[in-house]
Amino acid sequence: MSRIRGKLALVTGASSGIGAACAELLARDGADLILWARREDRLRALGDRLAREFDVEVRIASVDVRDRDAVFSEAAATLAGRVPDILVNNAGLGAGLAPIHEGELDDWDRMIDTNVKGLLFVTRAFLPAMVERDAGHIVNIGSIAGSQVYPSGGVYCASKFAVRAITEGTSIDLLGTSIRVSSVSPGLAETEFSLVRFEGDEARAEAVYDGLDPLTGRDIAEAVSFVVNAPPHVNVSELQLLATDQRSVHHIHRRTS
Ligand code: NDP
Ligand code: 8X3
Repeated sequence: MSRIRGKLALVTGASSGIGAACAELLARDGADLILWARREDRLRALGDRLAREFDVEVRIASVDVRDRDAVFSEAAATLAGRVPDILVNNAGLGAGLAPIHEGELDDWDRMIDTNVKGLLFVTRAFLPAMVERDAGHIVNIGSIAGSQVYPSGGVYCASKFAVRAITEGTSIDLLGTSIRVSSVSPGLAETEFSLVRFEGDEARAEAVYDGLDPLTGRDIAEAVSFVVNAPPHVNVSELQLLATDQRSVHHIHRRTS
């Protein structure tokens, strides 16, 4: 049974990977969708398919979550119609993998501006309307990298530690309201994440998942579906999801063929 049929869900970073899979499963659960990412062509193709397949309403918008003005003006346009019941803050990326003393400053900007400030902008743009209605559910996509640090990943991990702190802080600030705040924190998932991190180097990206059976975007979307379908008195505050072949950022089982 779906508890979100007819509700409105906004998913950021819906053009690929985990966000696209969340869009699909939320539509399967009967939610109308708002899909944000920068690549509008991909959003349009996905949105058209989901609207047809699941008979839901879909609105798409090309929004760079780092662009504060774009976030607030698109949010205002959305809120003039309906207030989202569910916000999945998923847009994010790893940029490069380098020790701190060799890190590219532009990579640091991209990660912090997207994963931390972008998530904050989107939350700040929509949350007041949720508070006014005393209804809503925010799901932040964190990471195992939000609780464990691995070599050369310090800045990405810092951005995901920040997501964990922001999730907890938002949740505490909303005590006494009906608004739920959750994080879903995956480990290794095969999406375009590594391709983006290594700037299109396919061999390097594939090597990340060599010999193991990683999570898929759909696995994580099933977890998000579970979280948003929980009864109103239940808040799944944090859900960590790892491949069976992964037990920590340092413990990954790879089969050799
Ligand atoms: P993908 O690269 O497949 O998807 C990332 C999505 O984020 C894309 O839709 C991309 O869209 C969007 N995005 C990136 N930058 C921006 C921006 N500035 N503005 C708007 N949208 C943006 O990777 P994943 O699906 O794996 O990543 C999704 C989330 O999951 C990220 O937050 C990531 O940190 C997290 N995560 C990933 C894990 C993994 O192993 N894959 C594990 C744990 C967490 P577009 O380029 O069109 O803008
Ligand atoms: C992405 C997963 O382990 O590469 O958050 O950081 S990991």
